[in-house]
Amino acid sequence: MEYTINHPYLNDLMQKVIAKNPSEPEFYQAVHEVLQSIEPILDQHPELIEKQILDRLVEPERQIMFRVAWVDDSGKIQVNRGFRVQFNSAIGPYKGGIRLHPSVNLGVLKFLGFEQVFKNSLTGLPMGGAKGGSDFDPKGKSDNEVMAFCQSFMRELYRHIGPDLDVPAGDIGTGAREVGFMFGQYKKIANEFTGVLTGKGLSFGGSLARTEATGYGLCYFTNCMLAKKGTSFEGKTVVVSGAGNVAIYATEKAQQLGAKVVALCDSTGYIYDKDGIKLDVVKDIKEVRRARISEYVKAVPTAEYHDGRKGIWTIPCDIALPCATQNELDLDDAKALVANGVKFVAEGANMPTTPEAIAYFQSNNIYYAPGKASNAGGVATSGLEMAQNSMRYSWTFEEVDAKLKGIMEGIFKAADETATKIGHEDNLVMGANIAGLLKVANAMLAQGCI
Ligand code: NDP
Ligand code: 2IT
Repeated sequence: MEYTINHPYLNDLMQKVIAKNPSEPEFYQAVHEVLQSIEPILDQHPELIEKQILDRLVEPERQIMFRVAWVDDSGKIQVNRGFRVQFNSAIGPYKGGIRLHPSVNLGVLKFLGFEQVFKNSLTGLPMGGAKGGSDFDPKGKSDNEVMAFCQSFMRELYRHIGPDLDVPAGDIGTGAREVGFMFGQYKKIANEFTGVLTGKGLSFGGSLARTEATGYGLCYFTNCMLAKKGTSFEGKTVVVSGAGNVAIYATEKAQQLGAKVVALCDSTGYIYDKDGIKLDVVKDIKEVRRARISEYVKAVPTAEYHDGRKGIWTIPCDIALPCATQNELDLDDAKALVANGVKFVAEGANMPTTPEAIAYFQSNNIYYAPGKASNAGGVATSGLEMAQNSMRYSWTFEEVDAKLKGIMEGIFKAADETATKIGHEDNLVMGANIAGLLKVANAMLAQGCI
């Protein structure tokens, strides 16, 4: 992929990012998307260039890398690499998840941290952007091994985070179990009980509806897109990729709103259930037994399982919700979806659609939403968890869910109105990037040379 941009200043900055950050293609992809989309506002906002706002935005404030040594069940010492990229704290404490997956490296976490800055700004809550993680693979590990890893990870990370400094949370491979182990270790070392992590268990400061928030929020956002086009989820066929936290609760809300979700996948294969996914079966496989999605057809023999996850995008649908991982939907997948009649694509994962696939959707009049807008419900509800922890109070499920819905509608409105204002109606990539950027830029300008 060539990361060129027509505008000379933006192109020069993009080439500097590539030269300064060798072998980080995901980071280039995320930066390129943002820089390319803000050209229409550069004349009205000369300060973005004159005050080096853009040059500062692409440089993380702090990057931490550390050794994570832990003892496995056979008594052998294992070594992983831990990271925290504290990208931008202009509008609030650093905030963002922890990813545990063998594919994690600095470039992946820089792309995620960069995206998080704009996403968190869009939520309207006071949160800066960060991301962390490790190349540790929780798959196939015992609870004891996962705990040993999480404790070792936190033995270093604790000195870099805090409830008013940096508040990590879940992401791929990090759910309630891992957050619980990390929280316990932080509490022990720091000798304090604070809301230093979000996504905690409900009995120790977690927020109701945080588990559901990303998937539910994605559907609230998609509902705004559908409403703008005079329609709704009712009677629509939906394909959701992934079978993790985001995918499961996106499926649940889409079903509640009257849609039929016919497919899910994990990294090994996909299931197709023409009668509609039975979510209790999926929850049992994924949340209770931590097994493979292929198990679904044992419980539902009328459904199909296919090896390889790519085939999921060949299933005809009205709405596609990619909820697994970055670059999981490429140009060939986009062509198959469009040929089969897809009309709406909204991202639950971070950067799941390749640039070529996004361009194909946009030129074929498919209404497309980027993850930094449509998946912001998770971090928004993390922000609500922080607020509840500060108040030493907890809201009901209905209260949190109503606030989440209001925030997602607010993000849609901001992205939609911004896109229209710059003469690119329905381009939610431009709308989200520009709306997210301007708030952070204003805060950076007000705070001087930071
Ligand atoms: P989970 O770990 O719960 O689930 C991840 C799912 O995606 C699994 O089905 C997994 O399959 C699949 N997957 C992961 N990596 C790959 C890969 N390299 N190739 C193919 N499939 C893969 O994670 P989440 O549901 O929390 O996260 C999913 C996406 O949503 C990520 O992009 C994350 O950054 C994003 N996100 C998450 C939020 C949250 O609150 N959790 C908030 C906003 C965005 P397998 O089990 O086979 O690995
Ligand atoms: O990508 C994301 O927004 C998340 N993984 C959620 C981060 C958070 O702090 O809740």
